[in-house]
Amino acid sequence: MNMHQQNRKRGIASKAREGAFTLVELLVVVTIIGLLVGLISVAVPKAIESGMKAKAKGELTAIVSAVKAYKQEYGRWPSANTTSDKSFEGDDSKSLLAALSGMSNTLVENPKSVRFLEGADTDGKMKDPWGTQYLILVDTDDSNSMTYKSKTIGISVFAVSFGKDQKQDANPGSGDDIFSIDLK
Ligand SMILES: [Ca+2]
Repeated sequence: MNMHQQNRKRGIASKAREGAFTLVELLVVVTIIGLLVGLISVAVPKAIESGMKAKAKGELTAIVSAVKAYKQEYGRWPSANTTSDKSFEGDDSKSLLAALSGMSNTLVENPKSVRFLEGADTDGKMKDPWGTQYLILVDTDDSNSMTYKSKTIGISVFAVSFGKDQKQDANPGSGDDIFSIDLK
C-alpha cells in the first residue's frame, strides 16, 4: 500500500464517521424538536386567539362607522325609538345589521339600499368570531351620552362583542368582552 492509498483509506473512514450521528447528537436533536413542538403548541393557539380578537375589534369599528354613515345619509339614527337610547341585541341587532348592509328590513329602514356595512349575511347575521351576535348601542335621544351597565359613555354609537366565553361581562372590562372603544 503506497502513501496515496493509505491517505485515501483514512479519508473514507473519517467520512463514514462524519456521516453517522452519535447518541449525544441524536439526543440533542430530539430535545430541540421537543422544545420547538412545545413552543409551537403554546404560540399557535395564542396567535389564533389574538387574531380572532383583532377581527372582532375590526368588525365593531366597521359597525360603529356604518351606523354613523347611516345618520349622515338619512339625518336620523337607525331606529324609530327616539325617546331613549336604543340597545340592539339578538334579533334587533340582526335587523340593524341587515339594514346597514342595504337589505330591506321592517325595524330599520334603508329605503335607498345604501351598503354602509360589509360582512353580514343575507339575514343580517354578523356574528363575532365566537358565534355571538354583536350588541350595538345608539344614542337615539341625541344626548351625546349613553349608559352601558351603569357606566356612562360620552359617545353616540357603541358596539360590544361578548368574547370567547360568549357571555356579557358582569362589569364591563372585568371579563373578556371586546368594545368598540376602550372603557375607562
Ligand atoms: Ca364575555
